[in-house]
Amino acid sequence: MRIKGFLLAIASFSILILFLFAQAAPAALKSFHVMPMPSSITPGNGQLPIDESFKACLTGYADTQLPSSVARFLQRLQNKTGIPLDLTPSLDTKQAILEIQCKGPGEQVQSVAADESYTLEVNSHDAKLIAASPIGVFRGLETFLQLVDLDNHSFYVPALRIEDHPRFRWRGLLVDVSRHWEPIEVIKRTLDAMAAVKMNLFHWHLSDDQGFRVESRIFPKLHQKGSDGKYYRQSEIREVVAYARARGIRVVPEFDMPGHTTAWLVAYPELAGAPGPYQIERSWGVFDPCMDPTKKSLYSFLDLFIGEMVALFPDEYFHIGGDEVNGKQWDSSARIREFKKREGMKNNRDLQAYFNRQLLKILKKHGKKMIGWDEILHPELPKDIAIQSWRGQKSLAEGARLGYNGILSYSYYLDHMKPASFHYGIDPLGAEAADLTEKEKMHILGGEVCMWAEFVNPENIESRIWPRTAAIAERLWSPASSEQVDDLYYRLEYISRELDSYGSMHRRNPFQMLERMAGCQDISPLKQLSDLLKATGLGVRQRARKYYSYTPMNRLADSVMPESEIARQFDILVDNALYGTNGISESSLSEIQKRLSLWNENDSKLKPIIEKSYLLGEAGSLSALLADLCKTGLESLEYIKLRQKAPESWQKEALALLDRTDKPQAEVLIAVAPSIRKLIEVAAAGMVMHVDRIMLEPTSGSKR
Ligand code: TNX
Repeated sequence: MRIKGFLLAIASFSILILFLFAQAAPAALKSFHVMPMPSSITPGNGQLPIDESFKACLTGYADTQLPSSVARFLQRLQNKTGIPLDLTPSLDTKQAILEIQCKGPGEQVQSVAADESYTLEVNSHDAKLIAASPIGVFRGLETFLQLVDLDNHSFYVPALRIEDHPRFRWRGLLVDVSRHWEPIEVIKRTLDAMAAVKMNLFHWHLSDDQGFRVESRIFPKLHQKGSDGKYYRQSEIREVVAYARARGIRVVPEFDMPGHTTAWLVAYPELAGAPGPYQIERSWGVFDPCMDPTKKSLYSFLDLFIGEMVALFPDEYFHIGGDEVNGKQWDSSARIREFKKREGMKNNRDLQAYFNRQLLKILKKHGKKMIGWDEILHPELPKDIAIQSWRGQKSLAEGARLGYNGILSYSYYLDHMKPASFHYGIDPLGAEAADLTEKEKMHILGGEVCMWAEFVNPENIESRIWPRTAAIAERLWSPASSEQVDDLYYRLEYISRELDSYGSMHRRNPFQMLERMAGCQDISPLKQLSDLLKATGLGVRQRARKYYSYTPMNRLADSVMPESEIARQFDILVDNALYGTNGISESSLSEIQKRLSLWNENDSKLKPIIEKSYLLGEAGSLSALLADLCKTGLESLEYIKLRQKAPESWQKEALALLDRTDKPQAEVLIAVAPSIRKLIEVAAAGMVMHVDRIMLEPTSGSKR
């Protein structure tokens, strides 16, 4: 009883907070739809029309690349507007509407210090983009394209002046191509989309227990035995590196060592801490196979291998992984135990540090800097290695205090299926870094979004990456102050459509998956259901059933988006209805009623479709549950309208229903459930929107 009372108090308190917050929240701000937001925008007067006369010209420095980059920009502008354009940059400044002035060549190999700044000035007659290097030009052209808008008679760009440069120098995306393979087309589309949101680093996670994905001519068994035939030829790697370079994106390869190496050991078991034989891993987790750091032959092997790879990857950094070494093979080998004793090593961390020191010598010999996951941080390693932090902002800050360069990945894991607003709220220079000196802060280079691939394949990877990654791209590029969540989502929807028009499949593929699930039937009811759901993260899926790398990914759980925009908008509507400044809003209540009725009726439309598709079997109970929830939501509305407290028996049933919707069904969640919960709670409390009444008549079981 006491606990119940406590919960009731918490519930009513959270309602009170919501009420106060809703009162204080500013109206949605409709800013310029650019993402990431530039460091400074000064609006001007009027707008520059975009029509057939639009031409761009290059002045100042131009290498062989720049004209083709500008031609690509013009092609995209043509795609976006449908207006036939002259696709070759003009040589005549007088004729050009957009003058692009590049001051110099920039670096031969793009580095972490690259100058990405640009200024863009647009008035009602023409526009001028000025940048120090081609990379600044790329960034500015993306901004220009995003600014192109349409009204009732033309396309245009608003007059303005932008001065822009990134807040962090390292703005990356990791794509794991080992757990599930991704063909080159997906990689290229991903690079296009990254460039659109000004990301500058592609982290290619090329080897893991489930696959070794690069052709090695020196050790061909690596790709022959370790990849199931799914690997990149060296020519393809070069193609991707050049493609990225043309978009101002560095490519850092990761070869995860000494753990996560089963796929190597299938081919070369002699590198391992135990004799083998080994087989490519087909499931997910942390596995025992591990390189044996005590073997001299391992380092000769790695020297040759790294020598071969550095010829493919010109970037100054080389990622050696280093995460999740469980040490089981090291503990069970008498020889390894003996080695540790002889060398005075206290534990496996020391042994891993020894391995990393040998590796560092090899990397240095090949002119590379080392980067690895948190676990490589060890007092015995010099300060010129960089740490990628997946353990948290605290460990990132600690590294910086010790003088190590670092980047944040913690909380940027897309496979956890968190909303964009969550990721957006995570800052590499957040509270944990507050005590760092300015000099120490300089060690925090930026962050990297991680797309681990246990639950993604070529068909659904883009819908997991975009548009959420654009929010993190903004966090890493824009001034720390851009924090309006409504504005973020407004621009996220816009950029999502932009990316679609640039070729990304993140909106089209999930739709296609639904079509396949429905067979030849109408998919609108299924789309309606899917839009009200949200995907669940790695943990939920792994607990739900045993997955393997060959398990088909053709179910609702694989196609549903990580976030539902319809649910987000519905939640705003519910908050307005219940907690608006003037008490309950009748018009919002009737809008809620309309939506709930529509969703409730969807179930009967979907049933006959589900009956004809085995792939949709599990959608049946989900749809029925959603219908029940909507029905209960509609009943809540009646109580609320009558300012009546719902009877105890109704409350009990409603709460039991809510408990069911808190848990994933068919490995997805009902995205609108938390908003319907609010309605039910208000009906259960019998509240007329008076703060003191809320305190007097609390609801039960609220979990916000
Ligand atoms: C941890 S973070 C991993 C990956 C997994 C990922 C799943 C890190 C360096 N390793 O191997 O894919 O979690 O979220």
